[in-house]
Amino acid sequence: MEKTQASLQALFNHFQSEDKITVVEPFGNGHINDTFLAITGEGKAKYILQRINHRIFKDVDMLQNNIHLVTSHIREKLIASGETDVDRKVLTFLPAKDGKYYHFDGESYWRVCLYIPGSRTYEEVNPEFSFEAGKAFGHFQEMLSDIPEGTIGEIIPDFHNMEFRLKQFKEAVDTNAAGRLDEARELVEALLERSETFCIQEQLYREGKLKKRINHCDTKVNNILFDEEGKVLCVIDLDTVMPGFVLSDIGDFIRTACNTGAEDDENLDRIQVNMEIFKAYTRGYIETAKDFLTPLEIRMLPYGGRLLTYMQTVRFLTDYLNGDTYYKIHSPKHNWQRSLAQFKFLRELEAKTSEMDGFMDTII
Ligand code: ADP
Ligand code: GN1
Ligand code: MG
Repeated sequence: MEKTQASLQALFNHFQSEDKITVVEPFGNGHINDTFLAITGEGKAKYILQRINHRIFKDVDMLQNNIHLVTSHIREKLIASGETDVDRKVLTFLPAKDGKYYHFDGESYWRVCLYIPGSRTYEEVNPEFSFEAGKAFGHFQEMLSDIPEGTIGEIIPDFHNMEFRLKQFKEAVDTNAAGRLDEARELVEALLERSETFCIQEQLYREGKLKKRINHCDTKVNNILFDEEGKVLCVIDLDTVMPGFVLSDIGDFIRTACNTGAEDDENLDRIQVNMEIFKAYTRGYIETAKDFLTPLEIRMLPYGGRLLTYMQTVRFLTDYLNGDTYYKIHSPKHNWQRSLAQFKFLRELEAKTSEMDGFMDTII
């Protein structure tokens, strides 16, 4: 249910903060949670308030516990390394008055973190920012690489498991709940044709050739905060931090940042691969991640871009076939448009495979 301005402001009474909030306004453009910016009486942007999508994140205790562990771990590392701007280099969540890191109002779950002053996000980046983003995600994974196994829960089981996503997709095709299969049939076929190609990770994992690590799992370009000079402050949107394959994180960045069009672009001609962004990101990522990546993982990085784009096409089309039950949509055919746009980008990436692989040979 929609909250009134007064009730949004009143949520802050449940958190450990003395500030008087006078404005709470919608912020960001995520597809899952609802994000708000909270402003104090002095006109200062002070907090980010989020309504957690409880339908998707069913175990809110695990969710907030994961985030608390991750942010505390990063904070300790930053302090140990002599970082002086710690409060802008990692998110700080506010405890509620009962000590938990969320508040349940009888209907929804809410959390609050400090708004990072002087920060901004981008939907598009230039090569220089892309290089910085690559370094930031590598550094993020590196900082989390010594968290003992089993500490961070798998908040959405099989989140980036391609075999599982295809199973859901096939179920959606068979059920045809929204009666949209006829229109989608050609795309369905094109995706199924590629299914084996894109389940390699699960196969390599079973063979013991690929391991799981703690990943961000939502490395969209707009999940990095930059300062005014284009230096990275921190990685945000930590809901999906969990054990998975390392390609997820390079892949989702390639999917979003190397696309010259939008994720849901209506004009498919706008969708091309920006190779300069790919090269800069990969260079940055390798710089901070090379010590923990295996040669196989490094070689597979370009495949990660295709895989995550394929996975996103499958997920958007599954949701379209199911009748739009997962992602927020802004028009009736939004998920269809997203599916077409992601598939176009997949084909563009496929066409660049040898160029990307060739580039990897030059930097390893
Ligand atoms: P969503 O799931 O909606 O993508 P995010 O956590 O990514 O949620 O937040 C949405 C947007 O809000 C971000 O893209 C960023 O612009 C802004 N944002 C989030 N947290 C902060 C923060 N702590 N400081 C400044 N801006 C933030
Ligand atoms: C969702 O919340 P947001 O918009 O950052 C989704 C990601 C998708 C992305 C597609 C929990 O992320 O997995 O890649 O949309 N998050 C979840 O844009 O499903
Ligand atoms: Mg986000």
